[in-house]
Amino acid sequence: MTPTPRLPPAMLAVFAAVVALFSLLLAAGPAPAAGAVTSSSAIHVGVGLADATGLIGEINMLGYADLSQSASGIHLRLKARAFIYCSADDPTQRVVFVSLDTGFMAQRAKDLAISYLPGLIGSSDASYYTTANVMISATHTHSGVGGWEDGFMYQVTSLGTVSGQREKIAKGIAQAIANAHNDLIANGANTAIQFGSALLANASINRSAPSYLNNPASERAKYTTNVDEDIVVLSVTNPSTGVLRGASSWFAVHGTSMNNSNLLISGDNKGAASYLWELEQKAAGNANFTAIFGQSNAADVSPNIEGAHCTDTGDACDGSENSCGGDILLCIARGPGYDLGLNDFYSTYVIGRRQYLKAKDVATNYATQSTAGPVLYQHAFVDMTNVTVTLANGSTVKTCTPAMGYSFSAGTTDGVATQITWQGNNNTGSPLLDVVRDLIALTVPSAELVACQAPKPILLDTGDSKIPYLWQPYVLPLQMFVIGRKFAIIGQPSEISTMAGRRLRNSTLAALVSAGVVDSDARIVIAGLSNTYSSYCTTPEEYQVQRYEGASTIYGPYTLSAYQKLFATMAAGFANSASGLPAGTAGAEPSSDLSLVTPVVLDTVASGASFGGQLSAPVAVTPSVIPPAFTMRRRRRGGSASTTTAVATTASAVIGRDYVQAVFYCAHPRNGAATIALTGLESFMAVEKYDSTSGTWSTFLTDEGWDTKFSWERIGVAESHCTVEWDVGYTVDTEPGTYRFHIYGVAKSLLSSSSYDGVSDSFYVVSA
Ligand SMILES: *[C@@H]1O[C@H](CO)[C@@H](O)[C@H](O)[C@H]1NC(C)=O
Ligand SMILES: *[C@@H]1O[C@H](CO)[C@@H](O)[C@H](O)[C@H]1NC(C)=O
Ligand SMILES: *[C@@H]1O[C@H](CO)[C@@H](O)[C@H](O)[C@H]1NC(C)=O
Ligand SMILES: *[C@@H]1O[C@H](CO)[C@@H](O)[C@H](O)[C@H]1NC(C)=O
Ligand SMILES: *[C@@H]1O[C@H](CO)[C@@H](O)[C@H](O)[C@H]1NC(C)=O
Ligand SMILES: *[C@@H]1O[C@H](CO)[C@@H](O)[C@H](O)[C@H]1NC(C)=O
Ligand SMILES: *[C@@H]1O[C@H](CO)[C@@H](O)[C@H](O)[C@H]1NC(C)=O
Ligand SMILES: CC(=O)N[C@H]1CO[C@H](CO)[C@@H](O)[C@@H]1O
Repeated sequence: MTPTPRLPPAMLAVFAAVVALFSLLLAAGPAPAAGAVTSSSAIHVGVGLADATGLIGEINMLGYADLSQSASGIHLRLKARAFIYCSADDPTQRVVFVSLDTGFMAQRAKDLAISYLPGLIGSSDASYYTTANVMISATHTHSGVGGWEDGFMYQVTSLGTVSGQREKIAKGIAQAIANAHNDLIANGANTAIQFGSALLANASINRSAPSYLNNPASERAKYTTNVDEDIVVLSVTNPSTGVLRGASSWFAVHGTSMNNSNLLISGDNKGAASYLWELEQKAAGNANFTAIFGQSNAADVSPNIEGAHCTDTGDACDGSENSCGGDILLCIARGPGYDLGLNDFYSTYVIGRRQYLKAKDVATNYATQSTAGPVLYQHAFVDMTNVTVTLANGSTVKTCTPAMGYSFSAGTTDGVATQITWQGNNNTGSPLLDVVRDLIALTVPSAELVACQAPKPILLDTGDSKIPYLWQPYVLPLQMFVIGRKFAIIGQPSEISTMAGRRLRNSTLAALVSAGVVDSDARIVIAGLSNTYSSYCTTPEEYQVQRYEGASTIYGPYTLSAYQKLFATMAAGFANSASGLPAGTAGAEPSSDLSLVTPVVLDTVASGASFGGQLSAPVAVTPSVIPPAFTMRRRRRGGSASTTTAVATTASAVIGRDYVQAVFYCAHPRNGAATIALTGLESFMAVEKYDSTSGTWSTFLTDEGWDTKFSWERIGVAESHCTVEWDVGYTVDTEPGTYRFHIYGVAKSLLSSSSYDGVSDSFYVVSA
């Protein structure tokens, strides 16, 4: 045989581009003529965002798996934010990175989102976007809605799926991609990409230190912290105007600043970070600026930086089992708001604001690298339950079918689950837990599975639980993007721990460099929770300790070893597709989902009242502890509001101190809201401002942002009360004047439904 001559890396990249082009041509018919992509080809970017809040109202929240935590209102609306990276020299070389403010992602929601694109941008343009080049990474907020996941395990606490939920979230994702697509067309040529990183201390803490400590001392010695404090920021600027068009950052921290008693939709700390940066840019006239705060290797990383304390004594919990004298339910981690006597909203704000300020600092001062060259992607569906790996010492090991360990049911110090076990319980054969196991999952694990998953004591044999359909996936989507010679993104379909993430980045970057697709100084980031959800991934050493994260590493002790091998193989596929991963096929999904959530049948209203009627007029409340004002607005000068207005007032609230609250008769929020012209988004409420010159009211705020809260309560059988609240001037610059609340909704009668709205009495706001 004649040896095949080795092609130089740039040629390989061109070759890969041609292969990619041909496969697209075959799949999607004629595409625009492409030029040659070189290692200096420019990359164009389009950015966009859209609302992806989903349906709310008696729908379980996704994250804490707590049955009593059902979404009944909105604090901060959830968004899908999309960045499209496209080669200037070849429009078929493009990838889409979406960060979605949800707990998890699911394959069927992604497929549905892609299927909506022809309706938004036309089928010819939509053919650019496929499962293979769209990556959707969940931010892992624990205050988003459930009822749309894949896999019964992830649907259990929402009682199956909720009619219309998957569609609604998919529409949000699709709209964000469509907006980014249109931005790419309008503004893509005005792109300068810069990236860099800096350390962000004091925004995260390791919540499973005993697991981390089981990693080899020599490996731990390479790092100064047991969490990754690096925040990586990629910014997109219009080089001719200097305007920042978007920024995409990756920082590892759980979306658990809001605890499991919260019932209001929130993007948690990452949602707050995006909101604050976008608000700042909007105020400066840069309305389309999009700020992604993406999730990374956060499996063992908590935002509750004051650490875990006992709720009875206030002492630190026992560090190994996270219990308080044996009671794990009392051991809860505290966020930065705790010591100030402030609530989780404030903790969320602080951790979000720290990410925002550091990301902005990086974009301004440290984003000194740029990237250019081919834009490449790989995607494969892989059976994760049967991967064989040869370890460094020559031993051959294998992954297992899915199973969850005892400690899974303990939860974590961010959200304790049950008292039947504790974190780090690796004693097999608890009679009580085995009864739970046999009752819940209806299966007894085989001796082979027990051996494969050891030392995990199996609580749920999810891989053999197929009633009503598969509980946890066998097949996972693996995906990788190469954005020029200097930047790559790993689409990791699970939560992954700090050290596991470091190992995966290291081995995958080495494989990309040896495949010749990126330079050795390229930056690689992990986009956690991408495309679907498969619980956790720890290192094999962390797995031995069987805390919550190890107990939730479902394919056994060598789950990470398998990912390292598979992503390295995938990287090799960039140079030579025959050495890469085969495309594979997605796992089978049920033709219909179990859905036990009862639909809203009827709304009624108290006699003499009407939907949208005011139940309690606005009152101004001065909180007992006033949060430090972190506002970006200038403080307004001047005295009280206009005294000449003809509008009646019932309250007077001080800007930057008080909040105003009112209550309305309303209907079930799952029926829907109204679209408000101010933002073009759905909203259940608005704050309106009175213009005394024209005598008209205009929308000032909706339920979208930080300063407003909307919450719903069921009264009796079918009546509803809705409370609206405005934290006056907390983040949005507010002028003294006359304001009122406006409420919106849809009420159901037995045969039809109809929209309603109503307004409150007006009230003054005045300067301090
Ligand atoms: C901002 O985005 C909207 C919606 O995608 C679009 O209609 C508008 O033209 C954009 N503005 C600019 C300046 O690009
Ligand atoms: C970390 O944050 C806490 C609470 O917000 C604060 O008290 C402390 O001073 C901060 N530490 C550092 C090193 O910034
Ligand atoms: C959860 O957060 C709420 C609101 O901030 C707070 O009142 C409550 O005490 C918290 N619960 C725990 C267990 O920390
Ligand atoms: C696992 O993989 C091996 C080798 O690739 C194959 O022979 C075997 O049939 C597979 N087992 C299952 C259960 O798929
Ligand atoms: C190789 O390493 C694995 C994991 O640490 C261990 O279980 C196995 O016994 C080792 N094999 C040999 C031959 O040392
Ligand atoms: C990365 O992996 C190489 C082996 O592939 C190893 O020598 C190196 O120490 C690793 N680096 C880190 C930071 O773990
Ligand atoms: C259980 O975990 C501890 C560390 O927390 C470890 O020392 C012990 O060997 C483990 N037991 C088993 C059976 O693996
Ligand atoms: C929850 C927990 O155990 N957190 C620990 C994470 O690591 C830091 C530093 O090692 C400890 O101080 C925390 O207690």
